[in-house]
Amino acid sequence: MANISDQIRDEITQYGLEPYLLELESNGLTIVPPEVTGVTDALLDRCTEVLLKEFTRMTGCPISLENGPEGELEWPKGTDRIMASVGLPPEPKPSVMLMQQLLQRDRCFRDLLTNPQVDALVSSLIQGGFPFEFPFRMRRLDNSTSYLKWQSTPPDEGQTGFSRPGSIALHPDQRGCPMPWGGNALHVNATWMLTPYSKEDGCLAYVPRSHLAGGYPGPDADARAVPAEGPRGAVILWHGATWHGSFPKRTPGLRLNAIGFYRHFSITPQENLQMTIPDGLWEDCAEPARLREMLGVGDGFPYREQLMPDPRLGGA
Ligand SMILES: O=C(O)CCC(=O)C(=O)O
Ligand SMILES: [Fe+2]
Repeated sequence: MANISDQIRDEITQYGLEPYLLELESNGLTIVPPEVTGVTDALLDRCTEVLLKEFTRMTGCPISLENGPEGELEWPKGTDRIMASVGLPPEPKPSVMLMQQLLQRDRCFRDLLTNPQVDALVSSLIQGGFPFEFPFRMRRLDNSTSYLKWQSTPPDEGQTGFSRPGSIALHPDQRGCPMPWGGNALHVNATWMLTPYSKEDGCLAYVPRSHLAGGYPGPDADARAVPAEGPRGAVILWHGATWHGSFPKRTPGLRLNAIGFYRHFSITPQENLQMTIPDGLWEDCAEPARLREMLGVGDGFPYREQLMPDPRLGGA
């Protein structure tokens, strides 16, 4: 049987993903169109519908793609502090809600985040040239989220660049991992666009080739940031070391996405998926075996009880 690295390489060829892998490795980010991943309109529609319904269920506020939230939202005390602690804009009344635990909310997200084409790219970046005596894929799901983002308030005087309301400052997603970072990605972000992405609509910003620096953004980073634009259904993949953030949304309505965030096996996840996913939920999915492996369901580590054989006194 071919080793895992060969299997991943074969998938890249089989799905015609070589140009996207090359761009990911050289540029730090690539945008894969829906024709290549085979994502259907029906799946994108279902994901959109569930996110809007969940928003209303959680907040009590109606919401639409055209208008965004259709009521005045009040945020809990300390929102700006909590938002800042995870790198989000520290505003008391943010123009974005980060909805977590998509995988548990509906099967459509389990189907979307196990897309085989995206998995081939994610596996490729995370597996790297790892020795094949470890006969399993090293990528695991870290968490699943959506940013529901609407028009932000105009900036005050003196607020420029990525300090304007509604922006997210440039950062690498693997910022919590010890340095120096090597060539393999410790995280990969796969962000599915559920609405078209443009700079005016507050799309992702990123600095091309910044993953090669293997560190944090310097003083010239903001000026080098470019928009990651594309049609609904495209998926943006980036290396955990790539500097990225987002532009403020200047137009009415919603910018909507669904994010699969993947990690290397050795990295502590943000969400404890092995505990938070109800037993067997992975079976309710187009790719049950893939999802089970991505969740780390069969993993030996971290173990919860004595794993190794224990001898007994003979003749007892
Ligand atoms: O989608 C955005 O606005 C940026 C979010 C981000 O930083 C991330 O998903 O890691
Ligand atoms: Fe990020």
